[in-house]
Amino acid sequence: MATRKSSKKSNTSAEELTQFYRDMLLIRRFEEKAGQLYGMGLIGGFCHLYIGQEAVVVGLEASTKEGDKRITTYRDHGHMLACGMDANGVMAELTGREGGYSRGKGGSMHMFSREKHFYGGHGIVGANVPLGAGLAFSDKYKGNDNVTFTYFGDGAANQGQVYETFNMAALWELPVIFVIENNQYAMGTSQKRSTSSPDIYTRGQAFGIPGEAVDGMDVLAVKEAGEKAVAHCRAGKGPYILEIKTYRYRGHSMSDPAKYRTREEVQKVREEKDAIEHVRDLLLDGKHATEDDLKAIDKEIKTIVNASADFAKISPEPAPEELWTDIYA
Ligand SMILES: Cc1ncc(C[n+]2csc(CCOP(=O)(O)OP(=O)(O)O)c2C)c(N)n1
Ligand SMILES: [Mg+2]
Repeated sequence: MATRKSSKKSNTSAEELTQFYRDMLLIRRFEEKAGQLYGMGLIGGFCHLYIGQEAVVVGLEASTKEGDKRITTYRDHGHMLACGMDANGVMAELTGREGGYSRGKGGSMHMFSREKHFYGGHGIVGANVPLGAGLAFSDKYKGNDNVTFTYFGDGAANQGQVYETFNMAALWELPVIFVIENNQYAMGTSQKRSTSSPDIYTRGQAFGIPGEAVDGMDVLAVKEAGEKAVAHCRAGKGPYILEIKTYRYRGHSMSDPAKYRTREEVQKVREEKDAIEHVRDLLLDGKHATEDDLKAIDKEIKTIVNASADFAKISPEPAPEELWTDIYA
């Protein structure tokens, strides 16, 4: 695509670019499959797809190390796959089966993995933000140099509890990166209609929290920003804000009439800015991969995703007795 901007950075290896391609493609194909299963009635309840935003989590995960934590909203399947959770377990949770991460009792918005330090999956807009600061507090208290990635949306950024959290995180110099995934819409409300200033990354200024805006359709730019933020937090300098400008291609959830934006607007982003196509171009133009190499990766991803859907269909539903387990009382 001639209009797509090529990346200015050259300090990325062919291996890393290929890995980015693979990781982003896994999320996209997984989400497409989830959309299909939803259409077939195999997934119930709410289901918010991450298609279009893949470069955000994939770029940021590149700057993490063992023990770093992540917590996010209901638009969470991409975060799980990017931190290494198993596609089978995520898909089976979507279909409400025993083989799912919450043994079929959580669904799309309620999955966790202690092993991968993934703390959900939260349906209440903004509510995961103070929890993310709490996770960072635990690392500070223990005296290690781990960081917590706390993801939320442009809509959530207008919530009061976000600013209470900013205050405490700055006061206690917590190692938390507030990642605002600005996809320009909160359900059907455009950021232009709901937000006084378009630059959400400046909102930490009152608390002395540095922030920056990042092109979320360029995985290399995201990675670079992530490394900078992580270095800041690991050095004990307190929180950091990354406002990552991205775009979601699908509806807010599977039940979205999409009357608030034009098809042309979506199409334009897909054609000119798509993050996966961007890396594909870098790989081919830089002669790091051939069309055949990329086809082989596509096939490999398709196999993983199809296997996850098969697993999600044959895994049994939880037994009725499960109604009485995992109850906090
Ligand atoms: C406290 C609360 N208010 C309202 C809702 C309904 N709701 C769910 S998602 C959403 C929009 C949030 O948009 P944004 O933060 O931009 O995240 P995105 O969906 O774009 O990823 C709203 C209003 C909710 N879940 N929780
Ligand atoms: Mg949004």
